Amino acid sequence: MMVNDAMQIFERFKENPIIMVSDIPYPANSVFNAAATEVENEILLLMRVEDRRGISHFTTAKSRDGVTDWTIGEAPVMKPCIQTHEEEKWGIEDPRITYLPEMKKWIIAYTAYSKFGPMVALAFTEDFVSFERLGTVMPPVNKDAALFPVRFNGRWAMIHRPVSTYAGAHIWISFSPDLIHWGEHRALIEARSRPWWDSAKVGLSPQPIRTDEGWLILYHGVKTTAAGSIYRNGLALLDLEKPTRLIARSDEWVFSPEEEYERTGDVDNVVFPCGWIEQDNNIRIYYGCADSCIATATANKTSLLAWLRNHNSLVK
Ligand code: BMA
Repeated sequence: MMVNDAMQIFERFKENPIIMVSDIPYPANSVFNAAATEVENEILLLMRVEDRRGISHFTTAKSRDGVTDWTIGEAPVMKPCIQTHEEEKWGIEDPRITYLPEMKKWIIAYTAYSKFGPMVALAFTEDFVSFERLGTVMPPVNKDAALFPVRFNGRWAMIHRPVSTYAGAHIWISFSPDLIHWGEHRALIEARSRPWWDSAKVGLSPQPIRTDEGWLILYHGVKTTAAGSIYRNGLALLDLEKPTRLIARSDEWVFSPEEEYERTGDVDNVVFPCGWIEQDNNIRIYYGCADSCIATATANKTSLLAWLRNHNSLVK
């Protein structure tokens, strides 16, 4: 465990990638960045599929064990709807799913790619067949959003990633009484300075997961090099009652492009999880690889939290 112990934390499925564009039953360019949840004893992935124009939509994949034997939707389940939602003109991308027990519905936070740039949009679903759009909730440029499953003092909370030409790309949190009107904006996790692995940009990856120690956050950090960008993943913990309080943030990345399918694709050197699920004491991530396919890896939750405690940059 002394040498590069992070490599031990997430174990990749040996037969990765699990879903490739050749598995999509209609013409497409790529399938990647999928959200994940459990529906009727199956794992459901809401996958970003990029068509041959370069515009993305969502298609589902379902599997009993969440690893093999995927049933992939014959057709897109959610397509950009420009007639009613102009902000989806250039596609819908990178969904994250949160189940809201209070509403008995899932809420999907996704990128609506408008002519003014990416915006955060929300939609409800009860079955992953039909979707009720709530519309845009954050103006451009903003993406990488997900909801917490519960309210805090009566208000919903959402993590998102605005980009400002003034100050760069950092992770923020905002609150809302009704899921439509958002305020009390606060910066939560800032990109570090060069030459850190998460210096160029940071953004939330999957939805927050509740643990005994706090809300577990997996985020992506980007480093720009002379050869292009590298997308890696780090961990953080937020206070259970007060999610604006950052308790821990890993100094090192916990997951990074290493395999050929992560190193090479439409966009090289990208691991981009948009979904994770808990199975017993394990956490399984689903991640886009090089903007070209989907893979999975698991980590023991206890080891993950212990690793974060040992790598907490906030206590050094
Ligand atoms: C980010 C997002 C992701 C994508 C990544 C690498 O900005 O747009 O959808 O996977 O870039 O291209």
